[in-house]
Amino acid sequence: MLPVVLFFAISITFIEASHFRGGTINWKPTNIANEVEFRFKLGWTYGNGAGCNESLIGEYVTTGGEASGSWICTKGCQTQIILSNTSYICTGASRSENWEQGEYTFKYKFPDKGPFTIGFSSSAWMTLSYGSAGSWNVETVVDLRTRNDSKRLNSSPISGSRPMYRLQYGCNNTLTLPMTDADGDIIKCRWSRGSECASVCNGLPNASLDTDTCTLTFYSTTANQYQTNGWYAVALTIEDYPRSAISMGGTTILPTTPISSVPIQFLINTPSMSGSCQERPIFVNNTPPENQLLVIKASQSLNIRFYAASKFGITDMTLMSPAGLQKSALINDDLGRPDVSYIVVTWTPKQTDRGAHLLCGTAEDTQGKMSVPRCLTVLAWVIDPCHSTPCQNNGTCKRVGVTADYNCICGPGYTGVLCGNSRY
Ligand SMILES: *[C@@H]1O[C@H](CO)[C@@H](O)[C@H](O)[C@H]1NC(C)=O
Ligand SMILES: *[C@@H]1O[C@H](CO)[C@@H](O)[C@H](O)[C@H]1NC(C)=O
Ligand SMILES: *[C@@H]1O[C@H](CO)[C@@H](O)[C@H](O)[C@H]1NC(C)=O
Ligand SMILES: *[C@@H]1O[C@H](CO)[C@@H](O)[C@H](O)[C@H]1NC(C)=O
Ligand SMILES: *[C@@H]1O[C@H](CO)[C@@H](O)[C@H](O)[C@H]1NC(C)=O
Ligand SMILES: CC(=O)N[C@H]1CO[C@H](CO)[C@@H](O)[C@@H]1O
Repeated sequence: MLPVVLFFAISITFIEASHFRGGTINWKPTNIANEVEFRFKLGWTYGNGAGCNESLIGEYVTTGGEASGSWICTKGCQTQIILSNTSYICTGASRSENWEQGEYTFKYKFPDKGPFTIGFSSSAWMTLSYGSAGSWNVETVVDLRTRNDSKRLNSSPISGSRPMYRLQYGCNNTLTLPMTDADGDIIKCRWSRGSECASVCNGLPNASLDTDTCTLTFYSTTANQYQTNGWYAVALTIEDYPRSAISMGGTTILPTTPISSVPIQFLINTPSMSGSCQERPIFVNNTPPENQLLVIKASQSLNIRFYAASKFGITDMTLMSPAGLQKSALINDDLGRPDVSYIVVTWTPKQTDRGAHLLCGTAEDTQGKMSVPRCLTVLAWVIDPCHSTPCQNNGTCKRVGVTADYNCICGPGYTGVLCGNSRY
């Protein structure tokens, strides 16, 4: 018996030693001074995260080995304070693809306005085919100084990803990651560097990145350092830039200077597959178009469908979605198209979900091929602050991006935040 027991113990240690599959974290200020609400997503190999599996989707899980990791303030705080642990609400899991993913939010009140760097780092990434996978780090920069353009605090950009994209070996692949920003700033995407990406900087060989659209292009061949069924980690940093020069706490921020940054890290797998590079599932009508903005007013619900087609038959549609969203099983097309299946996605956001969320679907067929993701932005609990005409004396109300904040542009003769003061 003894040798069997020993072997078992060794194999468990090995699995737990390399299990990270990427993540992201973003933030927005709350109404309390210097308080920030963070929202993170983390992915792990199946059974090695915070405790997620297929039957626990929607549940807060705290029992897995990675439920008690720490989000730490690594720069800007007097000491390395722990802000929260890494327990999360399970948002997806796949035993066959060997991943689980979850999302959670936590609040933290800082002692001052920063900037601060908040990160989660440890060891180790799952075993990769390029570079030397070891420790990970996922970090965001928070700056709580007031912007002079909006007279408010900034919110970080938002991005998100599946833990893994399966893309055919030998093909010229492109992959676009979604990104959005509640303040309406310019958003750009770049390769992470140095401590931002720890052991997985430059993890995708011979790839190019379009920084304006966050589109990766790479030709997965041996000449370009790719292997059949290889695993590659991608670490990107998304930043928001002001549209014109602004000032924050007396410091000028030019349109070439980022205000804040968020990470996005995920895996690419390149198996060899039958059929041409073009043959893969596609999203068809009546799926909402790419980048569509879906606005959900206070206490209302989202109800949409993702329709996908493949002549080999669709086997699954997976979502990268906010916690609490629900999807149906696969259903045969209600419009009678033979190769098409759909899922119904419903979500009733809570008031605490107010703000922008990304929702991306990916379809898979019996060949194991994956579609290009279809990504939508969902604005939950939208209350247009200008709807109640808060500006007095014919002042014009201008909403700040898609936030609940607004500014009044006063008519001649009036001043003040709400244009309530006469100049004379
Ligand atoms: C998920 O985990 C729970 C709690 O450990 C367990 O009861 C359940 O059977 C698991 N479900 C699957 C599909 O593994
Ligand atoms: C993480 O923190 C939450 C809230 O403070 C707590 O309920 C949960 O049990 C913690 N998870 C672990 C694994 O300690
Ligand atoms: C790969 O695709 C990109 C984008 O479609 C294109 O610009 C590039 O020329 C292609 N590269 C090769 C080697 O075919
Ligand atoms: C904000 O500050 C910048 C840089 O100092 C300045 O150019 C700009 O005019 C200011 N904007 C407002 C609205 O005060
Ligand atoms: C607001 O605009 C209306 C129409 O242009 C004008 O009649 C009115 O006097 C204005 N009120 C103020 C307080 O300026
Ligand atoms: C074709 C091509 O660009 N090959 C490059 C892939 O990346 C390796 C390592 O960075 C280079 O040495 C190759 O020249």
